[in-house]
Amino acid sequence: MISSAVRDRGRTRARSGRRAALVAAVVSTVAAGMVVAFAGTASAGTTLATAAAEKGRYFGAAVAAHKLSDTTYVGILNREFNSVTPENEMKIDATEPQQGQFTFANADRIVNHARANGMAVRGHTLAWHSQQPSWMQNMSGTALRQAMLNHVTQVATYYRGKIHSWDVVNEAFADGNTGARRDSNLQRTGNDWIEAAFRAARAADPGAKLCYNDYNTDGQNAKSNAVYAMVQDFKARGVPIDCVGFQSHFNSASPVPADYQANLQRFANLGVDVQITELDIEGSGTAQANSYATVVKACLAVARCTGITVWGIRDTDSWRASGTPLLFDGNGTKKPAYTATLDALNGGTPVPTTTPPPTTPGPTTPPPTSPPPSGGCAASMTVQTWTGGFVATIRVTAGAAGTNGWTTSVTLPSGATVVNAWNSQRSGDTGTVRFSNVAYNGQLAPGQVTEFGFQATGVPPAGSPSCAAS
Ligand code: 9MR
Repeated sequence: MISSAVRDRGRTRARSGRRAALVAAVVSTVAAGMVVAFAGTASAGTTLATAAAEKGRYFGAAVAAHKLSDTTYVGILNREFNSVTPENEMKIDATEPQQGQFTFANADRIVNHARANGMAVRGHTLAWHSQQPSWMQNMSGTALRQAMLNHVTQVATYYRGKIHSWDVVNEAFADGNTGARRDSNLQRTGNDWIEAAFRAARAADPGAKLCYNDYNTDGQNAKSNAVYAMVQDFKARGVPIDCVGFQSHFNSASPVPADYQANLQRFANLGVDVQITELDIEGSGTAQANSYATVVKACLAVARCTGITVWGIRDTDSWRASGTPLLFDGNGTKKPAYTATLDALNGGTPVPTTTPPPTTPGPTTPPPTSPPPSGGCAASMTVQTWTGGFVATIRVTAGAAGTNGWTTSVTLPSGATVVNAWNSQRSGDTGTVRFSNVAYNGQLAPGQVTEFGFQATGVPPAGSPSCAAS
């Protein structure tokens, strides 16, 4: 199972002692009448994935399919990471080399490896001016618009339920001070090409988070201001966008901006998640280590910064290997940048959980649909229905001890069948269907909430989901 695969990576031994300390800390905090409790004061993740998970984040790497036969590479990948991004294998030239002919073999190798090893997958990328196959490069106008939308639909549909976040559109804004869109054949189909791509992606995979992804948007500047205005406009008009990816390719000419955290925060304040999607920092030694720590701390300080992906594993795997920008050297040995990253993950502010003072009544809407989460967890469900089907969103709230994992059960009426689920591992599709956490959402601090969903045919259940914590 995905959940146990990750959980077993070094967590189990520390669990009971830390759980007891955590409960004691929460109990004494509540007894003192304080409003905010902090879970897990003594974090000790021993890998990037477990340390990030303790802070409610994923930690990913860009992966190349042809390296999955390299045992050193795979050893590090499986030990340290719980999310992967195919570095090139989901791009347009890779997945639709001839118009209408889709090839997923290399991307599937990465997706299958990830799923077999309890890792989530970031999809990269559905619509981009670059790495277009020659047939697309030569297209324009309505034909190109239709071809782009068909590509988005076909690829997102093929991977429906397997992708936690899609970079729907990549790098659509120009560099420099204009704040303009980048000129490209896609842009020349009309300024609404981006929102059209997002709408097509939502229709194809309603469970994936849909991101806009770009570089040189890591600090506040004309380019990031333009992206900000677009996201603000999309949110105002109901265009489906869930997240913004900040590539974060840094070097001495383009260091981590001083306002990096503030920039992440202002996007988060628009009501989207933010993700660090392609992190690499050229350099070595302490300077490089400090820069990595700065980036990690910034993400941890922004509640909606949901995860970090580094753009490769060893320096020699990097698209700019000569800059030695990654966390492992060419031999696969941990660099000072690795240690700084791990320490920053472990030392960051634990996920804050707001607990009401003892005299404050609990929230009444929506009502808890299973027993109050005093020790385990509670689940509540909302549904959107249409003729013949529905999408259910289930909120899991951890009880006073937090969770290392959770399972909810939903009993469907006769005739209802689950067709896909996201942010959870499903067993069964009719009758009583069980949904368990996946790698990045099992570990919840007391009171912390996570959501998953599923799509089904038929009519929704009348009853409420149950929840069990582990
Ligand atoms: O790392 C990728 C490299 O192997 C490819 O040759 C290159 C081709 O465009 O793309 C690299 O990845 C890019 C990513 O898809 C988008 N942001 C910039 C990345 C580095 O160029």
